[in-house]
Amino acid sequence: MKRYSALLALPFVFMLASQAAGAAATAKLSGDFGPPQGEPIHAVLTSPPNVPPPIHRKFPAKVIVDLEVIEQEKEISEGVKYMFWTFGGSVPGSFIRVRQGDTVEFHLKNNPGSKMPHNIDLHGVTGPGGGAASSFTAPGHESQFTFKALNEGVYVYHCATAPVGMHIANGMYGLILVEPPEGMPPVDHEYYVMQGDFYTSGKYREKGLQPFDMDKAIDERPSYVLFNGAEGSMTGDKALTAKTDQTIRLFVGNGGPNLVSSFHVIGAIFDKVRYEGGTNVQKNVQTTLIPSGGAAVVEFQTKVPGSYVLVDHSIFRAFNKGALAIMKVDGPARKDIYSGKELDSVYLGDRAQANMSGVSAATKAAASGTLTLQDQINAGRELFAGTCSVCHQANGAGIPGVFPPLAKSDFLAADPHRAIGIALRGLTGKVVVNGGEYNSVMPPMSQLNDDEVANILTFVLNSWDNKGGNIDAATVKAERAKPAVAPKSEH
Ligand code: HEC
Ligand SMILES: [Cu+2]
Repeated sequence: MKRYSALLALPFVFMLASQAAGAAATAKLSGDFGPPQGEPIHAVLTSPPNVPPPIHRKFPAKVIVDLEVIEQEKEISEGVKYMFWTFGGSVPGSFIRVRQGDTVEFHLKNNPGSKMPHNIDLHGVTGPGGGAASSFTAPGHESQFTFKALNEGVYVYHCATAPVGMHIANGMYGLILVEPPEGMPPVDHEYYVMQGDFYTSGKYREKGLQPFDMDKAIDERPSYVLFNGAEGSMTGDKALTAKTDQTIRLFVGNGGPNLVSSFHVIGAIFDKVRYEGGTNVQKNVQTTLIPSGGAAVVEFQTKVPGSYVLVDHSIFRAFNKGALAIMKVDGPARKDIYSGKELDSVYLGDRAQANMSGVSAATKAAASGTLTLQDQINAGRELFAGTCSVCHQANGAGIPGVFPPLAKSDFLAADPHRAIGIALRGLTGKVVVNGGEYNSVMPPMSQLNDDEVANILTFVLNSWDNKGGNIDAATVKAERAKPAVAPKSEH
């Protein structure tokens, strides 16, 4: 209890001041529409990207929220497991929707299988700790508290059990929407998207079960920045969907724990943004800032069909840490608004593809010790498309004088092992490939992990009339461990 004494002091002073100022005023507060009416209602909770249906109620009610904390291992990226702590079994936690003036009876359960105690601080609560002090719940227990939702808006909730940063970093946050009494204007689609940063001891996409890394979290050096708790949570078959000429409303939250989001949808302009989740509306916005522990309501009209990419425009996070989602808009072409080609997969990288089934299969096979040459080739093909094809081209032919060919490359054939160093550390200086001279720069592809480099090179060696062979992850690992001397172009 001691920890909360500082928190308690502030509202107390505020209360004294407001009492002195308006002692004659009635007890009626703005947003208080009187006692709850009718039978208590059980709140509909949804997991992301779904949002509970709009409330059409005309009176304040007692709304019962039942939320269970579950600690569970889930995939954070292809072949990468992480022990998430969740509100309701998802990251972000269940979306809660109530009406301004409602009396919310909150039941927080902590699953008996949990290892940790948890609680909840809802930013939509008026009261010390936002519920945290009243909801501290040990594994296998349940706690209950009640609050009146006085302010309309969209609010973050999160766990506030020490170490708070660690509970949030493990996925303990979500959104609660307090609708205005008249409701929100109807739209065609509402979606729930929430960003978070994650800290694993392995690097980005390093396979296996990855523990939380406290040092990286303190230093604010995330291995992943994600929408809805997993890389690819809203891409491929899981992309958000819409049709042309629809109004889309995104409830976008940011759980942090550390990073501020520069939320942007590539190819769309936000007609309206309720920035910071507040009441004011900003119009015609390209990128909106969402603080850690904050939210926004973003609306736009779908006009041209195609794939729209949701990103954190701190752009390394999108392309190298996972903060990327897709909304697929179907409908007739609108050449009058936009002529162009559909989706630039080279720009979007490997996550723009419909699926990465080859990578999944290879990851599983590698884990069970049954990885075949064909598995490596299939995975490598998918990874090559998102990484190397931008320069060497999808058919491996390169671009004369600019990017050397990998297809039938005599340079590659002369020493396939050398290509590992090239992938990891890049290549500069003059090279002659199939009689053509190149004097350019290949940047290091050091963001790739050992499996990825092995599979890409194995794919290259077995494609486009190259002479075959394979490279395994252990060899890449050994090469990576060598002192970083850039490989010589000429030998
Ligand atoms: C940004 C452009 C770019 C990307 C991306 C790129 N390369 Fe290269 N690559 C080059 C350039 C340029 C050279 C020649 C460098 C020089 O002139 O010294 C090269 C050379 C090579 C060579 C040796 C020459 C040859 O043709 O055999 C290999 C092998 C190679 N790259 C493999 C890869 C692989 C595998 C990937 C993906 C993991 C990749 N590259 C990604 C630009 C790129
Ligand atoms: Cu917690």
